[in-house]
Amino acid sequence: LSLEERLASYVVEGTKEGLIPDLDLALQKYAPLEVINGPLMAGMSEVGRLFNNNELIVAEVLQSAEVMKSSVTHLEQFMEKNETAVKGKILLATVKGDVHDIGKNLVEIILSNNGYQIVNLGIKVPPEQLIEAYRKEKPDAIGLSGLLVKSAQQMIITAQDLKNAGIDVPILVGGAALTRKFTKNRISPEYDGLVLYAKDAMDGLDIANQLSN
Ligand code: B1M
Repeated sequence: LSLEERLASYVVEGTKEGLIPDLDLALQKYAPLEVINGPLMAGMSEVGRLFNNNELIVAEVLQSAEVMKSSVTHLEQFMEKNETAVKGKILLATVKGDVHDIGKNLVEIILSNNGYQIVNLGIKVPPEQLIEAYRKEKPDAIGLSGLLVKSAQQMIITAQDLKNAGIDVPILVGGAALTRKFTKNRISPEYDGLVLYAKDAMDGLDIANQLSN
């Protein structure tokens, strides 16, 4: 197998044997984020496909997630850090009912390496917890992640609850269940706050930078 195929197969097989040396080898050729977005994400897509076809069980997908997390943790130390003044503070959460956090944690890494102070509230975060955290932290924006189809609906509820609580900072949304259509017009007819969709972590950084300018 080529290096790229081996990297994808660690994720698909859920095995870490040989992973770190191969990640180090990949770093001679690619930037850390290219390794994540390229072969590792290709492996994750394959896991999603196999899982969808009932060829993998949840326990196996969890092992794949572990490999992805270890890889990201290892690669993080090699990522470029932009030591600028703090550009803003962002609350980050996976919405209520959703446990997927690899993408959200990647967003945290990218944003915090680029001048943002991140308060990561974790997974399955209900609107009430976000409202409480907003009052304590006074962030400049709120980032919501969700991968399940039902999480898109949960984001609408969350945005509306935040608005009803008088919170009007921009909301950044991302995750596999969403598309760019999921913005101001779609979030709900009455919702008039600013909601911006990011397709990946770098897109999230671009949007945050536009907001902070
Ligand atoms: Co789940 N899962 N899962 N899963 N899982 C999906 C999402 C699914 C598409 C798989 C499938 O069937 N093909 C499917 C959803 C179907 C649907 O809703 N239509 C699914 C399902 C069904 C489930 C369960 C219901 C399974 C079950 O129990 N029967 C269950 C849900 C539990 C729950 O949430 N209540 C479940 C559980 C799990 C595991 C726990 C085993 C594990 C998650 C482990 C973890 O996260 N700690 C898992 C995994 C790993 C997946 C897949 C295979 C991979 C997700 C992932 O980590 N991708 C996934 C299939 C797939 O996506 N291909 C699947 C890598 C990650 C880097 O990408 O999170 O998309 P992603 O993030 C991207 C962008 O989306 C974006 O940036 C990142 C890249 O830079 N982004 C943001 C994400 N958040 C952002 C926020 C932003 C900006 C950008 O700003 C705030």
